[in-house]
Amino acid sequence: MSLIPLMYVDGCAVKDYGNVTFEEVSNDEPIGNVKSPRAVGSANQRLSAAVHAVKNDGHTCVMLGGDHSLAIGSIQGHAAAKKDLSVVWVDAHADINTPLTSPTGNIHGQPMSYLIHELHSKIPVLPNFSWIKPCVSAKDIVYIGLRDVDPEEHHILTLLGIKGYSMTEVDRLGISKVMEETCDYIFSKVKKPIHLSYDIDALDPSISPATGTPVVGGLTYREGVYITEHICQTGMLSAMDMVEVNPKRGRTEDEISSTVNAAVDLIRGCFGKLREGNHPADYKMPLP
Ligand code: EXY
Ligand code: MN
Ligand code: MN
Ligand code: MN
Repeated sequence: MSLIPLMYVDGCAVKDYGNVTFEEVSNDEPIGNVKSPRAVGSANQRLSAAVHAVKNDGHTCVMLGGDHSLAIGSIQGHAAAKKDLSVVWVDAHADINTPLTSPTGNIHGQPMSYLIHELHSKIPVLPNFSWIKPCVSAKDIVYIGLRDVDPEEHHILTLLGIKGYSMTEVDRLGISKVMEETCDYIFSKVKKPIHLSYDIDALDPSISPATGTPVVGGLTYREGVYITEHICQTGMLSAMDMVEVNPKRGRTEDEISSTVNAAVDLIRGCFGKLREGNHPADYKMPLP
């Protein structure tokens, strides 16, 4: 399913700013256990500049990925254009390991740690990461969908008092209450622009199996879409990441299409597609 034509059908004006180009980095040896730091650092620097430019052009920005490490550049670029952001992170994982707590060295499990003011002193120097400046406060973050959190990550979340709704809370409260509370929380003082970072692995792998780190027990398709509809109606969505969609991880054509179609529907939900159907308020057509 192709995203842009469907966005036009939904009445959105879409401008494709193209792909981030990656430079080959030779000898990108791990630093500690952090894998490919030079390549990830420089790709994110390019992405950050691109997102900054899109925001300065006055658009809502959509990043398609790809590895969730891209949130480093997308949130950094977004924050460069919009001083005060709130971040809604929809994911099975918290992605808040520091380079020193990461059990795998994979940077997709770490992006939040580079961005949060309160963790700045815990981040060691890495090649091609010196341009990154923390730009989000712990109190401006909400997680939804958590169900695979490392012990060190759990410690960080607790220590910083970061708001989160694990799948247990989604089960207990229902997704409508979760979204109501999320928005009350992020808008409690001022209505800050929202950066929505949506990892497709937040959904249950029965819907979106074509992803790198699937975890059972995830959001239903309907819960996933409800999140996007609710965020849309706040009028404050300023940028979104749709990430970890990886057709190469699909074992069949059906697995690939189910994952990609879900990602497309989540993006359309963010931009006003209603399940009840859309029509202009002044729409008049004689019934045949
Ligand atoms: N917590 C694990 C790690 O840090 O390696 C797994 C992270 C998976 C991250 C995926 C993209 O959301
Ligand atoms: Mn990844
Ligand atoms: Mn993630
Ligand atoms: Mn994830």
